[in-house]
Amino acid sequence: MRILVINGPNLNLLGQREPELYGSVTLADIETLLTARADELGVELWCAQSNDEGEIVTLIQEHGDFDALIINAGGYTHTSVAIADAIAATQLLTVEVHLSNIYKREEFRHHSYVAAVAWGQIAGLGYHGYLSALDSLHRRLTEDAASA
Ligand code: CA2
Repeated sequence: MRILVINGPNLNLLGQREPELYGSVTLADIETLLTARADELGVELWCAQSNDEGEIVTLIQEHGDFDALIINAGGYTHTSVAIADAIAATQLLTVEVHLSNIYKREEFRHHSYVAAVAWGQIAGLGYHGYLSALDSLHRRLTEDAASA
């Protein structure tokens, strides 16, 4: 089982700025925690971060043969038809994650292009959201394989 994890623009700054909004853990911390959990589950994890929309589209296309995607598209969540199209084109089973509760924030953050092509969405649980996404995808993929 192979799962791709993509973090979008500015998430490389985690732990350095705005801890009241996004927490104090760094992206490296999150990737370490995710990798440890993936090892326990027997999942092969590929983690990437990019500030570039086209690069994120290419990453999704290049990993279209993976089993699932965990994505926090950052600000592109609310603007990017291209990222949503790439997810739809690859048909990757996707969980969208947001550290903050986007529905308690500015109106422009309430709409997500990714949500329309995702299996599920987790928002507001901080870095725990990534771990929940991994556990949920592992459970779903295991169930799907058992019933195939
Ligand atoms: O809550 C989330 O995870 C977001 O995807 C974060 C995005 C924001 O545009 C979305 O609406 C919600 C922003 C990521 C910026 O990350 C920073 C981290 C530390 C310091 C500054 C920005």
